[in-house]
Parts: sequence; structure tokens; C-alpha cells
Amino acid sequence: MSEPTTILVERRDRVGLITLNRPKALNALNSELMTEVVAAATEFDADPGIGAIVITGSEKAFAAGADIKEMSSKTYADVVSQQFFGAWDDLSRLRTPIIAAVTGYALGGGCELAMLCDTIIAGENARFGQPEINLGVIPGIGGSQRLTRAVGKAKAMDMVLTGRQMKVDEAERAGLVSRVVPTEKCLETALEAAAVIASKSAIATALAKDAVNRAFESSLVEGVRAERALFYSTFATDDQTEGMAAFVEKREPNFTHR
Ligand code: CO8
Repeated sequence: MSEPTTILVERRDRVGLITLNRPKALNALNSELMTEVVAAATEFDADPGIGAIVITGSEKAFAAGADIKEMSSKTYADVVSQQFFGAWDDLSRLRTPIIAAVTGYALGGGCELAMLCDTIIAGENARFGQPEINLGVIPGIGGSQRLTRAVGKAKAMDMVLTGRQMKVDEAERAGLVSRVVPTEKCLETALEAAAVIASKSAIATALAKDAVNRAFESSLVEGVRAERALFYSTFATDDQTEGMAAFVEKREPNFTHR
């Protein structure tokens, strides 16, 4: 991949860190940024030296939405023929767990990007919203679906129809975010959580991620059946043997797949 211009990409030991970096546009998501984020995350996903990914923005904005200036002149024919923003879906197919570290605005596509990640750790100044209705459009990167599954119909309808912003205490109560921490500790906390995940068996974390995601995509019966099959499959791995042996022998596990 050529050097990205809209993001910063770093490795912190076994954690891949992607920082959205269009400060003048509050990290508005344009096509270039999408291509770069998806490419960087895909590269981390293929790297056995990386066990978790963190996506973050700036203190003022995780991302203030899709780039309205880029979108404003597009026609129906343009967005359909270009499958505009379709590449974001690729993020949800990666096996490596992804944490969104959200401070400041996570609006529109920004909120949708955070929800595309596997979990959200938020700073106290975070603001979530789907304000597309104010622009005469609706969410288009899964917001109407993932927000509804995360916070329920009543609150999702409220957010999507009024375009109002949700502060972090409400977002935590509603189950949109996993943890709320002081703003200045948000990235550090996310990196620590990612390092914990990256210390586990990468096969087990991928299977665990898959199992939890089934709850979003299937009925309870199908989800439980899928979980059982995934659980059984862990017994085909040397990391299961090692993890359980280490517990019995009262020592730290030394997983092969990490
Ligand atoms: N797109 C482009 N530029 C933006 C965006 C954006 N979404 N948000 C902010 N900016 C730019 C501003 O234009 C401004 O640039 P300039 O200085 O050149 O005028 C700069 O960032 C700073 O912004 P403000 O001066 O507005 O900063 P404030 O602190 O006053 O306000 C807000 C911050 C409240 C976040 C305000 O900027 C705002 O309301 N932004 C727009 C939020 C929004 O509506 N987001 C939703 C966008 S639509 C969307 O995400 C659809 C996704 C679905 C696509 C599906 C495709 C398939």
C-alpha cells in the first residue's frame, strides 16, 4: 500500500492502531479515507503478529460523518454505479477484533464506523448521532440496523428520525458503548483492552468474535447451534490443550496462535 494521507498507521507491539487524520474536516469520511482504513485494517488482519486493532480519531472528533462536500454533487446514478461507500462492509468481514476508541463527535458515518467495530470504548466527551435526516438522507453504512440492534427500536427511531446527539452517559445506559472513561484516557484504555485481547489465542478470539456476531445475524436457536459448533472446534486447536494445561499446572498459557 502506498503511504496513506488521511490516516496514521502504527503498530504497538501486537496491536494495530489506525488514527483517522483529517483534522480540518473533523475526520469526515471521504472515499480516500475509506479505502485507506479498509486497506490498513485488512493488512493488519492478515498479519499473524497483530492480535487486535484499534481505530480512533481526534479528541474533538472520532469522525463527523461521511464527507458532505464529496457527497453533495453526486447523483443517484453515481452512488449506485460506484457502489458508493460499499467498501466499508469489508471491515465487518475481518477476523481480528476491532475496538473503536471514540472521543468527540461520532456522527452519521462516524457513528456507523464505530458500530462497525466490535466494541466501542468512549471518552466522556463523546457524542453519538445519526443526523443524516437533517441533510435529507438516511444512514447508509448500516446505522439504521446496527443502532437498532445495539440500543433497541425506540431509541434508534428517536436518533434516526430527529437527528439528535446522544451524550456518553445515555450511550452507556443504552448499551451502545462498553466503557466510558475520562476523555484523555480513552485511547490508552482502548490500547490496553486491545493488548489484553492480543495476548489470547488468536484462533479463540476470532471464534469468539464470530460467535457473538451470530447473535446479530441469526435467530437464538441458530446462534446457539453455531456457538456450540464453534466451541467444539476449539478442541481441534493446540491452544485449547495449552490453555487448559496451563490452568491445571497453575502457570500462564503460552499460546501458539498469537
Ligand atoms: N463532511 C465534510 N466536512 C465536514 C463534516 C462532514 N460531515 N463535518 C464537519 N466538516 C467540516 C466543516 O465543513 C468545517 O470545514 P470548514 O472549516 O472548511 O468550513 C470543519 O469540518 C469544522 O466543522 P465546523 O466548523 O462545523 O465545526 P463545529 O465545531 O462548529 O461543528 C459539528 C461540529 C457539529 C460536528 C458540525 O461540523 C456538523 O454538524 N457536521 C456535520 C455532521 C453531519 O451531518 N454528519 C452526517 C453526514 S452524512 C453521513 O454521514 C451519511 C453516511 C451514509 C453514507 C452512505 C453511503 C452509502
